[in-house]
Amino acid sequence: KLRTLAMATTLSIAVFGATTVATTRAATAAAGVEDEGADCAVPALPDAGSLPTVSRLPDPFTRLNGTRITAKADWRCRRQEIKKLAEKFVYGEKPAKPASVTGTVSRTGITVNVSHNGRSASFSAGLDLPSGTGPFPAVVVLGGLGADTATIKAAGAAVISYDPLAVGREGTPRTSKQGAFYTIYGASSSTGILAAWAWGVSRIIDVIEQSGGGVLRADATGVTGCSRYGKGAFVVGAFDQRIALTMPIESGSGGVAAFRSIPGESGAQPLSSAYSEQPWLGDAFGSFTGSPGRLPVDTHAVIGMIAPRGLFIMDNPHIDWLAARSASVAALGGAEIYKALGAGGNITYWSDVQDGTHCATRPEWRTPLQQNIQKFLLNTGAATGTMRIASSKSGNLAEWRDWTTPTLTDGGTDTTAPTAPGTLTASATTSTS
Ligand code: MCU
Repeated sequence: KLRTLAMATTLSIAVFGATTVATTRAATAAAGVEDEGADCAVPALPDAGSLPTVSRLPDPFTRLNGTRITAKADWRCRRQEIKKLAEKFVYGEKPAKPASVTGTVSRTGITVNVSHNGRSASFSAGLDLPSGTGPFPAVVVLGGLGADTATIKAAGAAVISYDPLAVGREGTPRTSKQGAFYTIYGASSSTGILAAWAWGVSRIIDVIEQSGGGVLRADATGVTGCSRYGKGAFVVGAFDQRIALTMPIESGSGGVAAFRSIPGESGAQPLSSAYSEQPWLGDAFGSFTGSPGRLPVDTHAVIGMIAPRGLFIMDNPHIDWLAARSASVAALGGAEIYKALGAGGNITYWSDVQDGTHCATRPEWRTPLQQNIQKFLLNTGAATGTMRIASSKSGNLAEWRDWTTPTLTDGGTDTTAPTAPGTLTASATTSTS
């Protein structure tokens, strides 16, 4: 049956960015800090009880104060509003770097020790280097499911094997969460485990930064994972701007899929199920599972938190539960933010695949995976991102928005400025004009 479905699948292809990306060195997109907008003055957020119902994807370009952004540089603080809203209503708070983070990077592994407010926790990750001398870029693989680690290493990146469950356990009630994150922030923290997993990856990057760069480059980190770990990879990339390349695979409900689109997608994992199966999402999401239209942000805006950095979303159209149509809605909406930032070529969405097996290693993704690693982690490629959406699970953005994509002015933006080859950092001091 899956095979018949696969045969019937045809492609719909759109290519973005041919005229919009001014530089061929796309690895300029990552930031040198976890959160570039930490200093932005975000107004008071609405209360959960006073949110209007907005049935389409909310306009990502309109600020909390009702004005629309006009410059690319404005995205930095609009992103901060989205981050705060996403924390409050969707994922729970991801705290900033704790008071003390120490650890080691050897050629076979990474250790992380964290202390904050008198509490301490440790965890570790495996490291598998590619051939060559390094220092290497690296891809953090969450949970070891579905990632094509052979292709990652052949492309020249190291694989960091990260066990998210050590940082945020599954199978616990929301009232007694466990893992390194909750050892530090408390078992009754309302932060969901996806945000906890993201916090753990940020601490790994802290350790790489502090390690002196002999083995791994701190400015060239990617992240991937499949299924529940695809949900995690998406949140990791959204909440740390040091991540140069985010690659969620078959992430489904609670991952890339647009919350608003899920109730209408036949067979997709319901929001109530994604909320209750595991404490993936924050506790606050519980009041939205039956009314996602009240959410002031949807996942297209979370994609916007990743923009203009590299993003390669992979989906499987053959299993309805995986909500690929709703993910395509989010990707199409999020791609508008990339376009507005002049980085339309930095996002790829790819669900046109033959094999229906969940988390399979797929031949279709090999070349784009290699190209994304070259472009965003090695600084040696310039491939333009593509939208290859399986026609069986293709959303129509026109039905999901009532806003247009602004033409943003260039003035002073720090996010798309070209920097020297070999440099991944685009800081606020980089001059653009
Ligand atoms: C797509 O990710 C999840 C899905 O949300 C769950 O309902 C199911 O139980 O497991 C999937 C998964 O993580 O598969 C490995």
